[in-house]
Amino acid sequence: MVMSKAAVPTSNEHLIRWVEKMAELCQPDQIHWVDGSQAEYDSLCDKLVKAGTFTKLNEKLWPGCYYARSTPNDVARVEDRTYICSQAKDNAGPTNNWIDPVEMRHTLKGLFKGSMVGRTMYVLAFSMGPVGSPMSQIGVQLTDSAYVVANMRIMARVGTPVLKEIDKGDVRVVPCLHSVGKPLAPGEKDVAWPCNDTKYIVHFPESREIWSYGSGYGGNALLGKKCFALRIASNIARDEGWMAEHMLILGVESPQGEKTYVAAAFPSACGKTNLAMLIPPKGFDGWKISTVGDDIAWIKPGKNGELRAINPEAGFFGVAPGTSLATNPNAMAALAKNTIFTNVALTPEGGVWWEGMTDEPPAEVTDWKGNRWTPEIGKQTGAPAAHPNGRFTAPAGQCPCIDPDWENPEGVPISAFIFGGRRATTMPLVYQAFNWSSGVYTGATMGSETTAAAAGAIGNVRRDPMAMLPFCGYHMGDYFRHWIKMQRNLPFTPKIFHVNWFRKDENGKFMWPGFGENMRVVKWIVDRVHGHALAKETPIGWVPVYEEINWKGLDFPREKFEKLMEVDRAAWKKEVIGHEELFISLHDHLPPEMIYERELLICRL
Ligand code: O2Y
Ligand code: MN
Repeated sequence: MVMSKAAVPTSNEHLIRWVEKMAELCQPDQIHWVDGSQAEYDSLCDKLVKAGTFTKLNEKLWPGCYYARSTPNDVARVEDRTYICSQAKDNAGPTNNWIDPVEMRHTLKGLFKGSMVGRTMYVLAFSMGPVGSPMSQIGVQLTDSAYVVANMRIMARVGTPVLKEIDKGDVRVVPCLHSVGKPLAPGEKDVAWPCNDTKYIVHFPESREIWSYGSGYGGNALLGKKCFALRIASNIARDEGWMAEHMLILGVESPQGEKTYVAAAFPSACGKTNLAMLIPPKGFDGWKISTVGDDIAWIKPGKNGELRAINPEAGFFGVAPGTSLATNPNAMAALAKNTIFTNVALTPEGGVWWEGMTDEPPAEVTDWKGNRWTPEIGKQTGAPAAHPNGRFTAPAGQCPCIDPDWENPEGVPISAFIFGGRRATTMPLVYQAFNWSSGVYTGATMGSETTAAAAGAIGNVRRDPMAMLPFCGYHMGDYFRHWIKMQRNLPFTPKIFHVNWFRKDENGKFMWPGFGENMRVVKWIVDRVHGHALAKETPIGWVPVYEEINWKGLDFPREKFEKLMEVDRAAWKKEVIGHEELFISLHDHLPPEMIYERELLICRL
């Protein structure tokens, strides 16, 4: 397909030629260059309503909001279909799926050939990070999904301002090709959620390319998020001396106006969005928490030797079930308007509902599969009304606690890194690593206990180094090496901490109340950063003494705290054996610091 020059809103010949070449391969009926305007968004949403993909929600209850349901075979990221196709298998490492890039390109070309017949190919230029920021990166996603374009407009900066940036020249553009893999024959009626049983989410790290086929959902299809901002960006970051991390960023302001930013990595299902939007509890008058980001941080050395971070995203793609006015009022305010809901339940009033949103479920809803659902039906069948991975796509700027500097092109200075997991045993509420290399070891060995929902025996620890296992676009051993190396050129590095909100007592009850009360731990961390809090040395790191935690407004006796903080040497000896299992698989790429840190830990135990 040759495009008329008049219809092309860029002068970048390289981009134009690539779009033409991909159009020749995918054979769309039309090409639409996305300008990112409100009028264009409204017209795309109208088109999606007509196609049956979107339902417009009741404007009085949910202004500017839309509702979508996927098919049951397209509800989450597909890790087993996600590939890192580096030239050498060794560069992808044992934790990534790998196929030879030549073979993979051959497969993909076969799949993409004619994949957009009967559809529109949208050309979506997007910036991860504020447009024009020296910390931002640009991509162009070609997609045949209007749903994806609508979501990407919330999650990234898109359209004309980004094309203008590309036209300045001398910027890298990451090409991202996406098709739902459902071409339409002449006269064939489209389905509400087109997708394909065959799915491929493919990254070519050397050429910085992404090809995604067969899924319209979340991380598989909104290519700026996990594919670009983590898997491709982690490669760029390693080569350029910065870090692309699966981390939230939050600001902590003391009553005296001292502002401290921390970045935190947790595996999924550990309440990352809740921590990013934490509301300080009773006893913290004058303290403020603000959100820079809830999922991804790009972190680079600043001019003065500090590490500075941006949130490359512009929206939240949050898990809806469990989100409520009680658990996260800031998220509820963020999603109250101009939001796209996917795979939650639809109420008869034209609103949305999900498990955990209210104490009492509505009398009747239409569930995420489109079936009538009542609490009674739910009880009988065990089926939830909303899919557990049901999502809201909400503009970050709508969050009441959004940080005033969340779009600062220079980022915010990071004073501490926090790692955490869901651990019923062994891990105390909080500890501080002795130094950078023991902190990297802490992040490298973190993990969560498996639950009934995951494969494997309950109670086994699934290691998820820095919460990056599914997102690191190269060898995990080299990734640890990169973390170690980052310190070499920095005059001062952030302090590193580990937290565990999920320790249980002998009766299986959570020992720590969590949610807003986590502020007590966050404050200790901030105090440590500024040298204001005392700590006690243990074999695993520095831990708070009881008196150094602000207990105002919470009855938490010293004995309970001692139990919550216990470092059980026998349990830790077992824990270290678990670290070895991960390290064995990475052994030939593991930096020596990881081996020595493990030896030191064993000696201290
Ligand atoms: O299932 C998906 O495609 C979404 S996964 C996701 C979404 C937002 C933030 N984090 C994640 C994740 O898996 O870490
Ligand atoms: Mn995530």
